Amino acid sequence: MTAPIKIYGPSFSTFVRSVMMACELKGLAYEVTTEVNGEEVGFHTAGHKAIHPYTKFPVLLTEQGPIAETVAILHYLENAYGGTPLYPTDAFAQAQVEQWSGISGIYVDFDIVRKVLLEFIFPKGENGSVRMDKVEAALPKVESALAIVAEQLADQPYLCGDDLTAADLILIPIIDYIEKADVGKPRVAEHANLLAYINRIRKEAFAKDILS
Ligand SMILES: N[C@@H](CCC(=O)N[C@@H](CS)C(=O)NCC(=O)O)C(=O)O
Repeated sequence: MTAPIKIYGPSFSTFVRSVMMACELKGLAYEVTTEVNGEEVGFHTAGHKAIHPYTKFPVLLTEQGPIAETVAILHYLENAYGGTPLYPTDAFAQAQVEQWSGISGIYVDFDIVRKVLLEFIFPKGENGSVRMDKVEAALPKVESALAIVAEQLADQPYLCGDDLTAADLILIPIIDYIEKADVGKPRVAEHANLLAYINRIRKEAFAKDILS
């Protein structure tokens, strides 16, 4: 039996979840771990820095060495294992997937995860309180990020058209979290297509256990 693919990082991380869903889609056995070469490696330690220069996760631990950065990992899984494709072959269509992977993983992530959700997960206010002033100030950008992805999604089943791609895998965990978060009002629900998209994906085999 082939050894499971090792994903270094915590399973609550949006980007770790993107990689987990890619493994599920491709039917690859995987494990999410905090060990490297059989040794426990704490986050943000020298051991972590040795596999990701910016001590981020996920890192895919392969027999040839570590692969950092979600987009690089998704490409690697596609090229190394085949299975359900995450990228179209047409050059323009592939560039669209790269474009929406970048937009989701950089700007949407920043406006929704970094600026708002992380305030709730790791509160930095006095006595461990959530800095609601920071959250309030960040909400307009949450709204514009959601509007941008809802507009791109339009009436398509997936972000880049009829087929699920790597761009969806990057976006899905972010939308899942913000839809569940209590940030004043149901913000995803303001975009019926985005709400229908995330609710449909939550039931799909590749996602249901990961997003639960
Ligand atoms: N560009 C990176 C971003 C990875 C990233 O920011 N991951 C978060 C978890 S979702 C992380 O490592 N957070 C810990 C930290 O920033 O120290 C990627 O696509 O993999």
